[in-house]
Amino acid sequence: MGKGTVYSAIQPSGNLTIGNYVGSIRNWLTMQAEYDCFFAMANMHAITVRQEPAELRRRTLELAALYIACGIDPEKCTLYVQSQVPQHAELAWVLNTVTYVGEMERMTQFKDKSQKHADNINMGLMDYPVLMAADILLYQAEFVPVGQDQTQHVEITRDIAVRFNNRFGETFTVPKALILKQGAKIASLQEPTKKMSKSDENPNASVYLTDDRETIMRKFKRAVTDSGNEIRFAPDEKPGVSNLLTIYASFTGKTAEEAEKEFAGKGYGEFKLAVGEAVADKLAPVQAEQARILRDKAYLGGVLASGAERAYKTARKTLSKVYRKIGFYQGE
Ligand code: ATP
Ligand code: LTN
Repeated sequence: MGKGTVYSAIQPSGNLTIGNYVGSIRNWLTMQAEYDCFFAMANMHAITVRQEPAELRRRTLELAALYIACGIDPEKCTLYVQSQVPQHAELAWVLNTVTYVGEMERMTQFKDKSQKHADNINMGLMDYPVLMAADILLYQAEFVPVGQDQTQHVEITRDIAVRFNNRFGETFTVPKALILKQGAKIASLQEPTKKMSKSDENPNASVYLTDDRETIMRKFKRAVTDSGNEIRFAPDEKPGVSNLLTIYASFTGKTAEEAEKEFAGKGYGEFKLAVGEAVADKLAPVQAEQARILRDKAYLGGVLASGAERAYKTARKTLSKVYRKIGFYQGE
């Protein structure tokens, strides 16, 4: 019996934050032994907002090197660049015909991004969730480990899969989002009720995976806390402090309760310093390893070439099944 399949991706569209790490990559690590994992650089999604071409190319490689530096093993998982597997675009086209315009207009991310990029509300932006459904369904994935903000996209993927299966017969595995309780939504350090985002304009709001120790310590020192002086995990009452406890716990492998105990009776200043140190200690070796991998172009190129080849084989099988079901001529 084959292993179950896991699929996830990140867009190479900006500097990754510790939110991206905690909400997604960190959870992938625990799955690679048990599942057949596919992890992509979603560059086709990235171009739904304007990208500088040279930067997009560079960030794609940086993201691949980061996955590996974080501990994703390219021998165990399939790492590849989305645009190198043409079936993503092909399946998205078919799925477009079982998806309604009204559904896409109601998606939260579409509404947010339309507001943010009012001068560029392109068809791709609206079609983003359909391309994401194609990503997941091509590999017949059972689980999709993502942060909380992606729940709606996985839900629509399920709807599309069920709709297609009902209309054309069993074709797709209906996937489930896998969202871990701790760290599903790391908040901004400046506005702790908002999610930390790689596209935030305030540089103090997000800690980037590329930040050096000094920058990390400065950002945590400036992090907004709450009134009072108690270090307690209470997200509604104390969103700032609770966010810092979650970050600390996620970077040290502890639970939020354990972290809370550790800091009982201590002051905010000392607490923030400890959170900063935990993050900087974890990131330093990852950054060094990422830099080393990026210098080894032949190695990275090899990983991505064999990843694309493996992904292609699976994707081709699913697409051929889809074409058969919908009545596309595929030769004699
Ligand atoms: P942008 O803000 O530019 O839209 P993003 O930071 O949300 O980008 P994505 O590429 O959209 O980054 O997300 C990659 C993965 O990281 C997704 O699984 C997403 O759910 C997760 N993620 C993003 N931000 C956070 C966060 N603050 N906390 C937890 N997970 C997050
Ligand atoms: N939209 C996702 C990135 C993404 C993705 C996927 C995640 C593209 N395709 C397939 C899971 C499965 C995001 O994190 N912004």
